[in-house]
Amino acid sequence: MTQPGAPDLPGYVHVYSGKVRDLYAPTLPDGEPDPDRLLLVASDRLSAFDQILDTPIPDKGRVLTQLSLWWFDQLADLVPNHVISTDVPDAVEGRAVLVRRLDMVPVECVARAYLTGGGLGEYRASGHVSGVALPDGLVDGSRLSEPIFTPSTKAPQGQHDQPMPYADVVAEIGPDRAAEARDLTIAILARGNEIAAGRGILIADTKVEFGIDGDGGIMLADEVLTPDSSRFWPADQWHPGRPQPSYDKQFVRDWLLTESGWDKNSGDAPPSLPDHIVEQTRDRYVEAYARLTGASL
Ligand code: Q0Z
Repeated sequence: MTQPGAPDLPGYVHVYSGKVRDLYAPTLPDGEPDPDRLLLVASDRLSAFDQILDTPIPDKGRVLTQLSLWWFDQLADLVPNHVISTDVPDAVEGRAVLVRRLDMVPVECVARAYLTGGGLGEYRASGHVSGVALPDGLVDGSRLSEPIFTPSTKAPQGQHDQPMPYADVVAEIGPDRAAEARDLTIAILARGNEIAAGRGILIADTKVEFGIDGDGGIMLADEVLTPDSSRFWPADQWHPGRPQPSYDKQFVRDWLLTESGWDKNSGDAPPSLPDHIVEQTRDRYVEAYARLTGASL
């Protein structure tokens, strides 16, 4: 079966699709998929309330791809990355990257600089997040004194990642690799916030993926510090003690919950977005990219 939404690309074979991205392998002259390289394609699809909306956000794939490439450069002194080339088929120009195929580390590497979401829930229940003890009195949106590593299991698609104690990461990948992944994940979020601070954006938390190259070296893979892999908050609207607005998706969430008539618990698919919500949301992605990088699309 052909994946709905994933384009046919001449010279590539489709290998997998996530919610909003598609993965291909280049075809070698003998017709076999290249075992050493992958093409990562970001679509304009948007997920909200864990569902893929049927209305694309124009340029979202391009913005996230270009932002991720920019961050790879900003992080290059901390960790090498999987990017080989941005020379990709015309149909996906600007929103695809050719990368080295790595042996992926089987852990979702999450760092948190602010407390919210699943981490907040764990903290309220136990005072800990993924085994990390936190001080009393923290609320939704509190800034942590320093970023913490809160890894999770890689759940099969459609299921939620489960928090994973650091000891389980050690058991899975060994103490040296675990410490390397932990320290890099924290350093990536810290660097992200150093750069984003003063550009109007807080990065509450982020999920990164690492892979191991043929020489056993760790590499940053997948996407990095995008609004799809991280929570971006508008800095001027940060008020701990309540849920923070999302930099990119707030218009969509607000419209779905208050104006669309959709009941998120009904089991019904969310409705198509009206043009003005699509435009506001596109503008937010473009604004985040411009604020962070100083460039336009
Ligand atoms: C990334 C994903 C999707 C995009 C596998 N360098 C790499 N080597 C091996 N595997 C991966 C990477 Cl990035 C890899 N993903 C997640 C899924 C589109 C990224 F459908 N899965």
